[in-house]
Amino acid sequence: MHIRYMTAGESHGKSLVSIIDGIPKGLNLNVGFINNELKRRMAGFGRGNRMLIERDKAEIIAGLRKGVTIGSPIAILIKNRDFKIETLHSISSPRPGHADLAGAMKFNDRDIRNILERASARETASRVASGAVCKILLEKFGIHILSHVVMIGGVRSDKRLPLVAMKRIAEKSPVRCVNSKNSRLMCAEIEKAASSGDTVGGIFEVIASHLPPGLGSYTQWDRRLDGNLARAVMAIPGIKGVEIGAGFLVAGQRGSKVHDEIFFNRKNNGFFRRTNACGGIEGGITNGEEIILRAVMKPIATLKNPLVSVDIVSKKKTKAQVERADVCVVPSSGVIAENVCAIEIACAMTEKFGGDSISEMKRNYEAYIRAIRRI
Ligand code: EPS
Repeated sequence: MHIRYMTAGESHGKSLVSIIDGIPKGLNLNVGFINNELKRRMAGFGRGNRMLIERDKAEIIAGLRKGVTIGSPIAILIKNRDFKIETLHSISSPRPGHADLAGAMKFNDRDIRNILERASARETASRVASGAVCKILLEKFGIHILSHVVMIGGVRSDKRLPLVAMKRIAEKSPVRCVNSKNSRLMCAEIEKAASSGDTVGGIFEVIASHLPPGLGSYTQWDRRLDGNLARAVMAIPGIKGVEIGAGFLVAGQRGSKVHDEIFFNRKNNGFFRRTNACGGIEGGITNGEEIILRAVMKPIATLKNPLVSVDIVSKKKTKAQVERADVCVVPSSGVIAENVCAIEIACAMTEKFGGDSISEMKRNYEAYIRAIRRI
């Protein structure tokens, strides 16, 4: 069994659509939870005015009967309130850092509007809707995925909140995405950038907890869970790097200082580690510790104080197109990353435990957990 998903929709088109296939039968899909994830994606200091217009709500148009999955593909619709694609003006001055110029060359198109409408990160609302379905599936096995901001525009957060606190924030107050004592400094950095017509990027961290060991596989390159997580996160607009566990820091360390020594306690769930530098994955497989993944996001490419560009029609020097845009979306990208990671982890779960029905998955999961305790 394999979970697949695909999205369609333009930033100012009628609707965003996603289809997610391979979700087992018997899952009660709480639309309120999906909508809360969509709300979390829209939140965060530094968001643009579009977020004041939209009220992203998921409408599940296929795959459910009486609110419960029946094993068929699930289709989710999110309506755009700012639906105006047919009347929007053409664009000919590409923004450095955006898909504009490369996309116009690729499609041999002199109207960049046709490129940016689909390249816009608005599409990630659909990925979050699909991911939220997978979060509901993972919740059945006690697996939680959360994120927090590590850095914004050079300001580092002091430390990670305990997972319970992060979970409470994620569930109850989706508006607070910057979970840090330094959040005021981060907000000041965003305000400073905004006042000079500029933007900021940063780093976020995703943590997945309560995973069984054995998800993913070293037996084939495309079954390695770290590779699949990295691809899913790299594919979020603006992401320039992904690291797992100690990540790039290990480059300067000796092996004896990096690898997580193995311990055993029969009473307390068997094998365990006192450190987690590998970020919960060894050989492309979960080892039962938390998955810890960080990603760096570049500053948004749409600048109010635009960079130099070239008009693609006249070929004359010009300034890049100024569009309504966000100043910083690092917290939102963390939420998107949580959800695309949920899809990859749910995929590995259905692969390991069989994905036709939740009851079948549960039976296989429980038998496997009993078996590894006997190892
Ligand atoms: C986004 C909606 C967009 C932008 C942003 C993401 O709305 P609009 O273009 O109408 O202002 O705020 O798009 C980008 C970051 C981008 O690169 O295009 C959203 O819903 O997340």
